[in-house]
Order: sequence, then structure tokens, then C-alpha cells
Amino acid sequence: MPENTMTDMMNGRVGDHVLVNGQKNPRLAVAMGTKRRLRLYNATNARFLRLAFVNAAMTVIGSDGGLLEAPVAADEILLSPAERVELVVAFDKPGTATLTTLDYDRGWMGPGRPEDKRLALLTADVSDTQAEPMPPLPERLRPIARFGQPTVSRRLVFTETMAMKPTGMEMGFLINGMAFDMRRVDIVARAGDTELWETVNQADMDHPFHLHCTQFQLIERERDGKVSKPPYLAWKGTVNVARGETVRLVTRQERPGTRMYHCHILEHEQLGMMGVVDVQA
Ligand SMILES: [Cu+2]
Repeated sequence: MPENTMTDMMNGRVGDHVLVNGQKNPRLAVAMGTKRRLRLYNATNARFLRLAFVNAAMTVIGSDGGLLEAPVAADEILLSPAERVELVVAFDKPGTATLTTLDYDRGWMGPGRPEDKRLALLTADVSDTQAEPMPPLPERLRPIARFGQPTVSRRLVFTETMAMKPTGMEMGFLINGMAFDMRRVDIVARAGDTELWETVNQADMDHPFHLHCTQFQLIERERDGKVSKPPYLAWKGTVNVARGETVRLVTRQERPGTRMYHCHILEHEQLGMMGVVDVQA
């Protein structure tokens, strides 16, 4: 494999092809009226996938952390690196139905922004023979417990720096002005405490934020003073914090020990965008 270029270091390395289960645009044969449950996991290093299904209807039934409370119809889904979503796709029209990408600007830096729209990821050939009728989705999938009032709040500010080093320009990706240091504890938390984490992206690129050893619930997003609530309650392990955006989430660590939180783009995490939380009993 060739070494990372400067563009790879800045944006996170993006491959030339997007594969689904190791194949380029694999085909699926289904009868008209079929519903299929698809689990999508963005396992790319740094490609943001804004997904749509042409000629098939998507219903979201799960997130990173399992089932939602109820199914939610979706025209498009933004899946940042490491995010997951679980869908039921209804193939009701004969012909081809394609899982495709729409344009999404994640704040690409420098030249060589890859073409991100109209990539055919998966194609279904829908026959005109009617499938056996399928049962409707249940109205309720499972309850999701809401957190109580947080007793601790934290603020994590993401920034990018560029410095001239003897080896050339070097990017830095920082949380609260600091690059990752394995020997430093950034946050001391107590097991069982409900915590509000405010992640503030003051950088020029989106950063998919991941927290280890637990899950969280998204509370709200804020941009230019405008607050928006998420369309549904879900357990999450990774959330995209878009450039210029503040994302508030609530979480609780149950197990004592030290662990990391970080941007899930490997180059960003390697160049500093990671911290240590020490959870005490
Ligand atoms: Cu990042």
C-alpha cells in the first residue's frame, strides 16, 4: 500500500472504491413486494455516506445501539465513518432498485475531493412476480429508557492546527487545545453518573465522535444559535459532529477503568483527536 499523502493525512484516507461486503456494487435478486432487513455499517476510514435507495422505500428500525422505539421512514441517511443503521427496505416496484450516495460536503481540505455522489453501492433486481405477502412492521419495537437529569457536564472543543515542522507541514487535531497523550487523564468520571457531553466542532471538517465502553443518546444539535432535536431517540456509539456544529449527548459509564474517546477517522485520532476518560468506582 502506498504511504499516506498530505491530503490523506488531512482528510483521512479515502479509498478509490466503496465496497459492500467486499464487492463492488453487488446484485441482489428479489421478488416484487419483498421486504429485506439490511444492517449498514460504515466501515470506511473516512468516507461520509449520504445514502438513498432509488426505487425502494427505507424504514429505519435500528441505530448503532440496536432497535429504535418505533420504525421511522427515511428518504436519506447520513452514515459517517463507524456509524451503523438498521433498515427494512421494501422492494415494491419491478426493475432495479439501487442503494446510492448523494453529495455530502464534509469539509474536504486541499485538492482531490473524491466524487461522492451517485455511487451505486448495491443493486437489487426486482422481478415482476409478486412475493408472498409480508407482515407489516410492528408499531412498537422496544422501549428505550431516557436518562434522568445529568449531574455532570463536560465540554469538548475540536480544533485543527497546521504547523511547519522540519519534515514539512504537519496537521494537528485537538480536543480542548490538546493532542492525545496516553499518559494523561483528561476526564475523571464516576461509574453510574449521568453526564452531559457537549462536543463543539470549531474545525473546518466534520468529525465522527466515538466514545468507548458505553453508549449515549443524542439530545440536540446546535448551529448558528439554532437548536434542533433528533428525529427519534436512539442508542448511539458514534455521532457525526459537523463543522461549526455543537452536539449534546447524554451518557453514563458503568464499568470502572480507563478508556478513550476520539474522532473515528484514523488519521485524525493518530494526529491528536483523542482523549482518556478514567472511570472510577
Ligand atoms: Cu476527525
